Amino acid sequence: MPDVIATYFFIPEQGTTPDEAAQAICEEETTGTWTDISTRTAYVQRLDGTVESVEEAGEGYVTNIHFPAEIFEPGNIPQYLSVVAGNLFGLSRLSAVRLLDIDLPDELVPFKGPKFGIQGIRRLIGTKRRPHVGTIIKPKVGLTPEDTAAVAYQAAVGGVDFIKDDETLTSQAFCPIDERVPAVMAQLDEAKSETGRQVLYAVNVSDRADRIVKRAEHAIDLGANTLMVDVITCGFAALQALSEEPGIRVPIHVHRTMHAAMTRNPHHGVAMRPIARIVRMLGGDQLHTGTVSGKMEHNLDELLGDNSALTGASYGMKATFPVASGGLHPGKVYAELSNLGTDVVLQAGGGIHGHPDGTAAGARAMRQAVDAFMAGVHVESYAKDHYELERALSKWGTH
Ligand code: RUB
Ligand code: CA
Repeated sequence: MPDVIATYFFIPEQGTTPDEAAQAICEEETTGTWTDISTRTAYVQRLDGTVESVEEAGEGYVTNIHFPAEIFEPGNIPQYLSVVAGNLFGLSRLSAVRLLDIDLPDELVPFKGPKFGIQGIRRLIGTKRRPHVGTIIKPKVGLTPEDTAAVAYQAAVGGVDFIKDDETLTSQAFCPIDERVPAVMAQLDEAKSETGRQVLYAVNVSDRADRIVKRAEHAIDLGANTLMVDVITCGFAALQALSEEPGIRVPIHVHRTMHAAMTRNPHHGVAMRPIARIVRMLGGDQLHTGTVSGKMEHNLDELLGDNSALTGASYGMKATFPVASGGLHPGKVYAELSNLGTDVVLQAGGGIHGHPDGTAAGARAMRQAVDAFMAGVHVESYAKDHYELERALSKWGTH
């Protein structure tokens, strides 16, 4: 079986050569430890890793390390991560180390990937090429179930394709799932009877390990047509439990709250790339990967590569829909689409509910900005005869 290959950026601690630092990662994560051990016998040493290369890169080095596939228990992603993203982060011979990417042999990918993916979600919504427009109900916490549903209705009649809970809303007393889901779905049915359009509503079912699948099934019983999970705080195993549960046959939207604790530092942590690959393998239908022009820190090259990891050929799996979200509004649609292409979900919370004329107008303005892009018309020209867009641009501008 081919090896697992992991790519790291690292900076050695003073007094350690780059080769020694890469070797330290390799040994810690395979059969070695800080000193020679008599139990590391000849038959065990077949599981030694190998440093394939060490090359200078900016302020540090990039290394490719090969880990024998036999070290990995097929299908156990938490165990894979304990090898390629484990103790190595704390080794004192390295002052910084960041996992950039992982390459797994087919034998270690017994996963089915997304059930719906981009094409499946497009079929549910009825679109072919255009980007989807989504909204996060805002404020992220505090609204009653009735008010949440009223906001959802406004967004739906305004033209969004997708509505989601925010990452901190689960089932608090002020807005329990038992009341929220039926209320929102009734309003989305009402909107559908007026517009003919089905809107997806992703219910945040994030919860502790022993309850999340039950909570998801309960949300579906209440009418949920999409689920959302906070994958970093719940764990990758939670996503896998949801996607592999036979009774769960709705798309799964994956939020990455807390990811920046790992991904943001360019020298230390875990890049978004391996997270994106794992989320796709484990069945995430949509995943936040960031924006080109929004409120969150990003690196354009990494973002484009992360989206390719979601949409390019990979183990015969369906493509995961990349979600651009965080600080978006109609004036930023051009920057997003011209960089990210049209296989993307553009999500706006503040950029819809903050519209001077309210949520429905905000949703219309986002759709109009997308329509302008698809028609190849400059957003400011398009706004001349699209009132909601004009009102949005006059509040937020085009940058
Ligand atoms: C955006 C929002 C999301 C962020 C998270 O709200 O609530 O949680 O997208 O960031 P708003 P990321 O549209 O009001 O800014 O998508 O980078 O993980
Ligand atoms: Ca949020």
